[in-house]
Amino acid sequence: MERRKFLKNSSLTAAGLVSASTLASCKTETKPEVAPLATVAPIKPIVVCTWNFLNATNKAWEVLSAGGNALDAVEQGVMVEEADVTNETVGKGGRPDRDGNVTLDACIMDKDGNCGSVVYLQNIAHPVSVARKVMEETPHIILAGKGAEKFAYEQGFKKEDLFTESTRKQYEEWLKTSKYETTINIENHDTIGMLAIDANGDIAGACTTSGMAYKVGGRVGDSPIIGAGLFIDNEVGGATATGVGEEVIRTVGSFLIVELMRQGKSPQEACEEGVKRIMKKNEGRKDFQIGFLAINKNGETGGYCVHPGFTYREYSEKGHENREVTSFYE
Ligand code: SD4
Repeated sequence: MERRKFLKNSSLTAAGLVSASTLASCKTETKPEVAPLATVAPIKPIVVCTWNFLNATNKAWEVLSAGGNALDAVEQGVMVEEADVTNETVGKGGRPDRDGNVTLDACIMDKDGNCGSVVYLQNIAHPVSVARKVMEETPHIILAGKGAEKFAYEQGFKKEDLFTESTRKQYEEWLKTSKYETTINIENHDTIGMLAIDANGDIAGACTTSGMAYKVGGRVGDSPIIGAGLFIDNEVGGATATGVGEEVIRTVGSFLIVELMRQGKSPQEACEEGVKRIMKKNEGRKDFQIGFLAINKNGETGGYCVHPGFTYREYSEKGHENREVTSFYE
């Protein structure tokens, strides 16, 4: 049987979505249409992340290949980019908003649908770990701004200046024109969204960013919003996004992609449909970048974006792969 059809059938069965009438009509068949699960070996463990972050996937793979779980893998993986001051879109060294405040957004989600998020967090270099603490130590999902920062100190996180010499200089330069548009081009990216499946077959994801450079003070993007920048459904798969967050929020992008996979689309097809929905509402607009990345329960992956230039990194038993993504505007 064609692989995609098989996946479609098996995911529907697993999700308990096969209707009674479908089952009744199958009764007379001597050979079941659905192949035994064992014939398709899921790819696990596996990790993927947006863009070309070799060190981040190396770290996540280190955790996964030592038998660690997907949640630890994605947290530790994205922390590599949060700590890398040369990545000016994530963590320490992220570019500030128009008022000169570096404000960070991050979220994390586990196999059971537990999730945590921080938005507009200042002075803390590892927002993803604060998001995990929100998930594990509070009855809440999102903490914002000063409240999130106070919570982080209570949890033992240290106050840090998130500016670097480079981002301070760039900001001073930017102030000379103060030109601001909610656009993002292929040179102005590098948010990390990471999805992993561990040896048990469980899925987790994380997403972390400093958001759009020189954004209006107080702005929050898609990256820390569960369903927009990240979504995990352990029965189906996971998805994450990079690019102009406003567009991703409008379509609840990552949730949409996971639901499309639930309905039988491959990760690649689901990402393509997600981008096409966004482009339908932005006909002819070519001044922004959106990239989606997805993985299904069997460890198949896919990605799609508005403009050429989006790549994602995948690490499984086969080793490292840097995958060029096809795009809407080729
Ligand atoms: C945001 N989605 O804040 C983020 C930006 C981004 O690579 O992905 N940059 O809208």
